[in-house]
Parts: sequence; structure tokens; C-alpha cells
Amino acid sequence: MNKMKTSDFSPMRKRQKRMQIAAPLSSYKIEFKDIIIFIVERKMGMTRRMFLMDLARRKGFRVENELSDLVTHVVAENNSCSEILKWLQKHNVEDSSRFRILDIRWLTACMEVGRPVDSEKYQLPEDEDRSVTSDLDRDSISEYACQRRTTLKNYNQKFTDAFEILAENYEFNENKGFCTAFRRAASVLKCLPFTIVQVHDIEGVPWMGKQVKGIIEDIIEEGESSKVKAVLDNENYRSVKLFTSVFGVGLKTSDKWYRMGLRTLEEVKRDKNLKLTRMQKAGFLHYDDLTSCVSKAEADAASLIVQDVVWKIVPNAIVTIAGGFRRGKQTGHDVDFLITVPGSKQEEEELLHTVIDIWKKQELLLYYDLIESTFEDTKLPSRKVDALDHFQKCFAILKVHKEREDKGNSIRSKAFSEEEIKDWKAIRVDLVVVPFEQYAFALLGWTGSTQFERDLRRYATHEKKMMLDNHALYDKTKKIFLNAASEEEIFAHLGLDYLEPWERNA
Ligand code: DCT
Ligand code: MG
Repeated sequence: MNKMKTSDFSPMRKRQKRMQIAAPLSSYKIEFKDIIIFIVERKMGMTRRMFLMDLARRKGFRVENELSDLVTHVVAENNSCSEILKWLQKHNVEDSSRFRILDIRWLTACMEVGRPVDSEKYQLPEDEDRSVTSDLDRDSISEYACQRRTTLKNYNQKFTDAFEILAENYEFNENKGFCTAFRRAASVLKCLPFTIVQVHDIEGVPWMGKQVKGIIEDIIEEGESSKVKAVLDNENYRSVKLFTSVFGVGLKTSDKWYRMGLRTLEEVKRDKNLKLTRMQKAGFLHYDDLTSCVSKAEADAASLIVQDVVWKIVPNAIVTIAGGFRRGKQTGHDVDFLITVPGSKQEEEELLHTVIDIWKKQELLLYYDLIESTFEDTKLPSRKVDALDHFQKCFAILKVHKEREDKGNSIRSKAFSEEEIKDWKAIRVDLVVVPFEQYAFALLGWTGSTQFERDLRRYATHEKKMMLDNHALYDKTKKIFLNAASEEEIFAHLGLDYLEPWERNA
């Protein structure tokens, strides 16, 4: 018997709380009369069984205390089908074919939607001697995101969302250790090909420390984490979250405003003593547009505007969308563009300036900040995982006009009401100009995700004694720079299997 699994991580108080919640049978209302469930205690433990029985009953399911002829669905955790068959035999069940023998996942899936779900895919496979999740070799999951294939299909969003809130809160409070711990935990869970339904599921998975396990257990058992709830209710967290949602407002400014007693954006706007930066003024002016996600269609529209102007100036320039959209995301907070000009340094240097001039004339630039390149050829790649790069770049807010059919409507209504109808959206774009020979490094860096990049640099440093940033790769042992014309070549230099952009959503 393995009763230690869940109680292992829970303090005494919680255990007592769980024991108290089982109510008398008569107090439950049965909603789903065709299904009669029995939960096997073997390998699950009494506490967890009681908890699940109570949960299911509260959701309107009939759950029997004892195995009887009435039972239709036998639910087990961590047992193979043959183990359950043996167990049934021992309990004098001759014809086990009258039950469905299901993995606990079926029950948790039912709990999630609040009604019975199709049990077909949750049947314990007959001659397999292992539980459903253990076919994945969890011990082989790398601690580095650059050795895991992470697509956008996230089976554990419930957990990763919780971790990201906690990580963010730790970041606000400058607790770097816990912030990193929860970011890494979120990142690793995103690559799992199954949903975690029991603490056992994360055995062997890296970055599952004590704190992380505690949160996972809370979510499994209670459906939510009280720690996460406390963060979401915390006034400081809420204010900092709100203030940093304004373009140009970082942690330092948020903190200052909070300490001044400000709590809402209205209060900030009303405060005459505050001196807002140009960036923050633009952030407030276009707040609604900038805080609503950029859709793929809007990114494509922005892309046409960028290509149009760049190709007018330098016809052979290469323009690539990087960032989340290159990883296959359907929405983003901005659109990231890399621009390179094969063969011409002069054209490369002047390009962004000309782009800005043209957009100004076209009245498409709602805000911009042009940063000149600070790159020096001799400099070694940065050792920091979060280092900024040295490319010439422009952080801008672009006026992107809406689709033609919308426009048609708005023109019509304008004629009707004489009111100014806004037929555009303010969209954040980053334009990065990259020397052609550094293009592969820049593309790899600007494709992200941020967590993927951090792990890639950490891997290069600790596993390969190399230094990687958005400009170059340096081999410290051989004391040479390693050139690369493509992302594939960089992966190869690092001895890594190539990951496609959509597999980098760590
Ligand atoms: N990046 C980088 N150096 C910077 C800024 C960003 O290497 N100075 C990397 C990290 C991810 C990528 O570029 C794009 O950055 P974001 O736009 O912040 O991330 P995203 O994944 O595109 O997220 P979103 O979809 O929200 O835009
Ligand atoms: Mg982006």
C-alpha cells in the first residue's frame, strides 16, 4: 500500500480539513442515475479516496462505499488493468466484464465538466502492465527547454497559469529564486503530453520542488490554489499588474506610484505632480488598443505595412516576423520584425531612418523610439541569460487600418452621424535591423520564447562552455567564434537536436 503519496506533501492541518468534509450520504443529490461508481483504494490511499468520493458525490454522481452488483464503473489510480482484475478476483467478483474499469482520469475529467464524459478512452488497457501515464519516460525530460519540444498544446494550463501568476508576483517582489523556480516549473509542464491528475504524475519531472508540488497538490485536490488566490487578491500585486499594463511603465515606476498611494489608472492620470515620459503618455493615450491582444490578422496587416515601406527603400531587404507569431501563436502583445540587407552596410544603416520619415509623412507613426546600434565586433557574447542586444532598433506604435469591409461600414456611419469613427488600431511593433552575418543568431534570439532563450544560453554556458547571445556564439575552450548562416547550424554547434520555431513555446 502506498498511502504516503498525497499526505507526504500536506501539512497536518490540511489533512484534518480533508477528513472533515465527507458528508452523510443522504445529503447528496444524485443527478446521474445511470452511473454507479466504485473507487478502488489500492495504491490510492484512504484519504485521497475519501476526498474523491466526496467530490464526485457533491457533483451529483452516485459513488458506492462498497463494491456491489450495482456498480457500473470501477475507477482506479496507479493500477494496471491486470492488477485490478486480480484485486476483483480476490474480492469474489467472478464476472468483471460487467464493469467498466477506468483510470482516475475519467473521474477527474467528469469533475471538470460537471457531468459524465465518454469513458472509452479512459479504459485501462488490458494487457499493459503499467499505468496510463508511465509510458512517458519522465526521467528523460531535460532540465533545459532547448532539449524539450514544447508546442502550443498545453495540457496543464491550469497549473502553468497558476505558476506564472506566482512567478510574476515573486518578480514584483524581487524574489528572483522563487520567480525562476515557478517559471521553470511552468515551462517544463508545458511540454508534458498529458494532464497531471495526481501528484505521482510529476515523479521524475525536473524542477518540481517542494513549493511547486504543494501548489500542484492544492490544484488537484481543491481545484485551485489558495496561494494563487491570495496573490490575485493582493492589493500590491493588483496595482503593479495594472500599472505595468501601460506601455512604458516598468516595475520601478509602478512601485513609486503604489507607494504614493495611487491605485487606479484614473488616479495616475489625475495626479498633476506626476511627470510622464513620452512613452508613458503614448501608453495612456492608446491604452485600450495596446492592451487588447494583437491578432494574427492584425500582425499580417502590420507586416504588409512594414514590407511595403522597407522594399520601397531597399528592394532586396529581408523582412521576417519573429517573436510569438513565428512560433505559431494566434495572438501576441506586439509584432516583432527582423530586417537585414545582404551586402550593403550603408543601406542597412540608413534604412530605419528612412522608414521613420516615410511613416511620419503617411501619419502612420503614433510613437517611436529609435535606438542606434551599440555593437562592437570584438565584444564576446554576453554571459547574462537576460542580456539586451546591441542591434539598431525601433520600438514603435503603428496605426494599422482595419479591414476594408469594416472601413466601409464606418464611412457609412460617419456620413450618417458626422461622428469620427476610429477605423484603425494602435499596434506595438519592434523593428530590429540585423547585420546579415548575425542574422541566424538574431532570428534564434528574437523568436523566443523568453524561457526557451534563457535555457538555451544557460545550456551553452554550463553544458558546452560556450557563450551565446543574439549576435554570436563563442567557444571558450577553443577560443573562437562559431559562424552560422542558419538556426540549424547554431543548434548543431551546440550539439542540440534542431527544434522548429513552433516547438520552442517553452
Ligand atoms: N527578445 C530578445 N531580446 C530582447 C527582447 C526580446 O532576445 N531585447 C526575445 C525574447 C522573445 C522574443 O525576443 C520576442 O519578445 P516578446 O515580443 O516580448 O515575446 P513574444 O514571445 O513575441 O511574446 P508576445 O506574443 O506577447 O509578443
Ligand atoms: Mg512579440
